[in-house]
Order: sequence, then structure tokens, then C-alpha cells
Amino acid sequence: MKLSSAFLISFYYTVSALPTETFMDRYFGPLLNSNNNQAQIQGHLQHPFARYDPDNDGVQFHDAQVNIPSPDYVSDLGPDNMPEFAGVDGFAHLPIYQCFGLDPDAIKPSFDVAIVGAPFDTGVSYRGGARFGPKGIRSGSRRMGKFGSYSAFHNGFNPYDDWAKVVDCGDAPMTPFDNRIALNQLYRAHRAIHNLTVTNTSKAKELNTTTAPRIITLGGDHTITFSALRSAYEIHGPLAVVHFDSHIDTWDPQVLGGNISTYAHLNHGTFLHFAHEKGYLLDGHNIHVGLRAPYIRRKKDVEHDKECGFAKLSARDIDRIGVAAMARKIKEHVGDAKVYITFDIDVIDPAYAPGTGTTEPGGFSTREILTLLDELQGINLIGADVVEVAPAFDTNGDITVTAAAQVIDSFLQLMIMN
Ligand SMILES: [Mn+2]
Repeated sequence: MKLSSAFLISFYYTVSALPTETFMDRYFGPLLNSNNNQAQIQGHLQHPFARYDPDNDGVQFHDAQVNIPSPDYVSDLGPDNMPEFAGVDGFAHLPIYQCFGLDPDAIKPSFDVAIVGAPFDTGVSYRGGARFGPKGIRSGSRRMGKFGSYSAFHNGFNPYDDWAKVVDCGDAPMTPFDNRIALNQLYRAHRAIHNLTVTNTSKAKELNTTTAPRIITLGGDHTITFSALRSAYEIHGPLAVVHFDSHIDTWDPQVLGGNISTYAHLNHGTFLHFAHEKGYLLDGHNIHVGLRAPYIRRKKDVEHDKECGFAKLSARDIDRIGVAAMARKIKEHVGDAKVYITFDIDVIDPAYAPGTGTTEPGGFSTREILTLLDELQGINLIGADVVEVAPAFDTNGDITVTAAAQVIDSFLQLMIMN
């Protein structure tokens, strides 16, 4: 048996390779030979996946020829030819800009929408780990970019390749040792971005916003939303906040943390109490979506939440009225006010988004939440965030970070598709 297969192999080799050219010569010759200085320069190599030819029966080697540029030609080695899984991770392969921390006399950057990371998790009451959220979400966004996006599939629109210049500003430095300093660092980073001017000023005015760039923040635990709201409020005035979350996050600070010390008053379960107290919320236009977590004090939590000015849609409303009706109610509630969406990833069911600090069973599927966000088309979205993504609790399959990245894709669609 061994003898005969060895015979067959040697026979085949002898017959097929007898002409002067070997398989290696035929397919790899231009790469292996030293005379490729003479190879023709063909502008740039195609995207690696562009070899699929739908006019033929699948993937083809078109022929043995491959265009190898001359050894010193490098124009094809830029980010445009990067495979989806490679590269230094800006969100969705966006260019990485230095947007804050600039010298006073440095040339100011200009863009329409900024992605900013807020690596912070010292405001949590349960499992930590959201300080790695920005890194995780960027990693989960690698299959999005100019070459394709999820909104492109559903709505024929690619937010990375339209009128808006979208950039990744990297992370705001946030110290893990003092929440007061950390939250102020994030506020100043946002303020520095809001003080810049958008690239497309006419479009910004048409959309009834200021000429300040809009910001999408990658959390970070939910406390970071307080700093984001503060800076957005200073530019836009009071905001209609759409709060996707399992939890109310309007807890009275005396009930959640504040009984320990004054320092502990502001945390990921009380920031909306403070947003209300500071006047950042536009009265009568704020709404929670997806609530289902236990109250700490049944009656008083509900009363205090009302005092903070929130309407409610619970997770059970997904089955009771459906996501389309939920979207209609949200749109009615915010009207034509300037809207800020703060999105706690724990609003999605732990089956689809386990990578978070405080999981609560019985939430949205990823598909349901993306459909709901699509249905919000037409709101005036001036800022947004996705928070509480803790990659250490995600699966090996990255289901939480890819869901978080798609939610941001939907935010960009709401901001840019008009
Ligand atoms: Mn929350």
C-alpha cells in the first residue's frame, strides 16, 4: 500500500512537472525570484477579499500571474488595505486623532463626530471591569468601517463613508485612584472637543445643532455619563435623556453609597439623581427603557424616580407592546428636543451580553434593541454613550463587545443619516 501510493505520487509529479515550469515557479515565481524589480507596478493591490469573482463558480485563481510591486513601492501598505482583523484599533478603523491634551498654540483638529473612551470603573456597586470597556468595544468593532457597516446592510447607508467626518479621539485619561479627579478629567476632555468646530458646518446647522462636534463615549461604568452630560448641557442646554438600562440609576444618594460618606454619593446608580439636581435634564422629556432590576425601596425609589422626571418603559413591554410601539412612545416623549442616549449594555439580556457588571435576566435580544434603535430615526441626537461593558465577563466569542459596537453603529446612523 505504501509502496503503491509513493509510486502514484512520484508518477504524477513526473508527468505534470516535466514541462520546464514547477508548481512553485508557476504560482510563487514572482515572489521568490530575485528579478522582481522588473515586475510591473499596478497602482495598488486589491482588498484581500476582492479575489472572489461572482461571475465564476466561486473563488478562482484567475491565472498564474500576480502583480508584485517593485521592492520600494509602499503606497499599498497603508490602512486602506488593512484586513478587518488587523491594525491598531481605532473604533471601526477610524483615524485616531489627538483631540484634547493639545498645546494651546497647536492647530485645532476638525471633525463632525468623535468617539471617546472613558476607561473608569471605580463607581460600581457590584462587579468591576468596565475600565477595559473602551478597549473591548474597539476590538468588537473591527468588522465595521468604510468597507462595510451594519447600517449599510439594513438601510443602505454607511456612517463611515458619508458626509460626516468621524474620528476616534482615543481615551480620556482617568485616574483609578480618585473619582473626583477622574470624572473631572473626562469632563474637560469632552469640553475640549465641544469647543472645536465641526468640519461640515452647514450640515451641523441644518440639523439644528451647534457647530460643536458630537461625541459618542465608550464606557466605563455608568458614572461617566455624568461628566458627558455636564459638557453636553453646557453646549446644548437641558437635554432629553433616553436611558436604556435594567436599573433606574436615579437612586437617592443616601440610599446607594451616600450613607457611607459624602464622597460616595456620586456613583453608577445615582448619577441621574445628580443630573436632575444640576438641571441637565429637560423636564418632561426623559425616559427609561428596559427596566427590570429590583428596587431597593419599592415605594420610595419609584417616587424619587418620578421626582427626577423620568417616564418608564419596562423590559416586559417588549412582549406587551413590541419594540416598534416602544420606539413610537420614545419618539413622542422626546419630540424635537435635543436628545442624549445613554445606553447601559445590561439592558440587553445576559444571554446576549454577559460582559457587564450587574446582569439582570429578561432583557432585549440584540436584534430587538437594534431594531428599536433603527426605529428612532428622526430624533435630534446630539450625544450618546455605551457603558458598563466589562470584557472580562464576556464570552470567548466576544458577543458583548460586538453587540456594543453595533449599538454605536446605530447611534452613528441616527446622527448622520438624514
Ligand atoms: Mn446603569
